[in-house]
Amino acid sequence: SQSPIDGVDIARLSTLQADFDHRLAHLLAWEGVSDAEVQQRVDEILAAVKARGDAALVEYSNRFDRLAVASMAELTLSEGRLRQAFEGLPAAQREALSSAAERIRAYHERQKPASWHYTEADGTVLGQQVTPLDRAGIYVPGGKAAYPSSVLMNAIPAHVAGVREIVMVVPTPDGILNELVLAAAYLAGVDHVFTIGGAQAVAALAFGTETVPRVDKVVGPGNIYVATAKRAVFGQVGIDMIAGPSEILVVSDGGTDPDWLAMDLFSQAEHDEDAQAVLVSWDLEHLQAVEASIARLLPTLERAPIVRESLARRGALIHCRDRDEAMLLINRIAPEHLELSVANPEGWLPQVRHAGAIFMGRYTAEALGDYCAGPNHVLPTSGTARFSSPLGVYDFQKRSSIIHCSAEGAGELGKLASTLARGESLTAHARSAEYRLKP
Ligand code: HSO
Ligand code: ZN
Repeated sequence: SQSPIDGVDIARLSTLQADFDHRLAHLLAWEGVSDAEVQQRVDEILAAVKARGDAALVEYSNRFDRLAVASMAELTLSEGRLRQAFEGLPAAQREALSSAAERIRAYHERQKPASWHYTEADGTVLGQQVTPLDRAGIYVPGGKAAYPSSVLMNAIPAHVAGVREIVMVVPTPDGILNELVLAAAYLAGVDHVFTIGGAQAVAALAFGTETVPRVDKVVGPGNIYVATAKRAVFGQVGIDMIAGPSEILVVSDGGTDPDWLAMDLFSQAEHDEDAQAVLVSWDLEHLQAVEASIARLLPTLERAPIVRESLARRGALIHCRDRDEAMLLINRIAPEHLELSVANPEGWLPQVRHAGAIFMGRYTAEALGDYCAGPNHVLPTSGTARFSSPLGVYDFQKRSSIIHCSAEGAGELGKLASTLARGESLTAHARSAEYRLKP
C-alpha cells in the first residue's frame, strides 16, 4: 500500500508464508547497545564507589550531572522536602497522583501472599513463611524518562510487601529536581531520596556508602549504564528485570474506532524511538482506516518526531488471515502490553499464554493501565513474558521453609534420612538423624 509514513505500511503476515518465522523475527529484532567499552567504564565506577564511597559519588555526580556539590549532604533530600513537593503541586495533579497511588495500593494489597502451614498425622508441622526484604533501592531515571507514575509503580509494591526501608535514587542533571517525582516518592512511602544516578547510584545501593544504606534489591529502569551496573551487582543484591524498549500489540476485530487505535499505538511509540507499536487485524479495510488515522493524527502530536521514528523503525500494521492467526501471533510475540480490542475479549483470554498485561475490550486503553487502573506498569518486555511477570509485591518478599518435627515425626523421617545419607556416604548426616530415632 502507499503509506504516508515510511515503515507503517500494512504488511501481510501469515503462517501460510514460507518465510513466516523469518518475517516475525525481523519484526521483533532491535539493536541493544551494550559494548565492551560501556562494560569497562561501569566496572571502574563500581570499583571506585566500593573503595571510596561518598567521595566517589560526589565526584561522579559533579562530573556527569554537571553539579558543584561538596558532600553527600547536598545530594540528600529530607522527608520535609518531599512533602513540600507534594503540597506544592496544583490541586488537580495532587488529587490525580493520590487517587492513582490509592488504586495501585489497593490492587497490590491483593497480591500479598499468606504464610501457610499444615500438620501431619504424627504432629510434624510443615510450612512456608513469607517475609519482606529489609531494604529496597529504587532507581528513577532523570531527564526525559523521569516518570512519577513509575515511582508509584516501583515503590508501592515494596511498601505493601512490608519492606522496612525504601531508598530512592534519582539523578538531577544540572541540578534540576522533578517536583512530581518527589511528590510521588512522598505518597508511595519512600524513606530516603538521594539525588544521584547512573552506575554510581546502583553501586551505592548495592555496596552501601557512608551515607547511602546498602539495599537487598535494586529495581527500576535506567539507561545502558544503569542496566549494565545492575547486571554486574546481581548476585550481591537482587535486581528486577533488565527492561528492553516498551511494546504494545493491539489486536482489533475491526469494530474499534480507528482514531482510538492510532492513538493507542502512538501512546507507546512516544516513549522512545525504539519502542514498538503493532496492530494486528484480519480486516484489511479496517487496517486501511487506521493507516489513514495515523497519517492524519500523527502531525498533531507533541512528540511527533519520536513517534514517527519509532513507527518507522519498529511499527507495523499486520494483516493476518483470521482470529486463530492473531492468537498465534500474540503467543509468539509474548508482548509486554496486549490490547484485545475485540467484541468478546473474555473469549480470547483462555488462549492467551504469554503477555505482560492484557487490556480487555475497546475501552481499555493501555494509558489507563500505565497510570492509574491499579496493576503494575513495570512489565516483562522483549518476549520475556514467556517466563516472567509484572513487578509486584512478591518481588519484594522471600519465602522461608518451615519444618517442625514432633518426636514421632523425627523417628519416621530419621529412618528415611539415615538410609539416604548412608547412600551418599555422609555418615554424620545419618547419625544425626539416628540420634533422634525412638528407641
Ligand atoms: N508504558 C510504560 C509506562 C509509562 N507510561 C509511564 C507512561 N508513563 C511502560 O511500559
Ligand atoms: Zn506508557
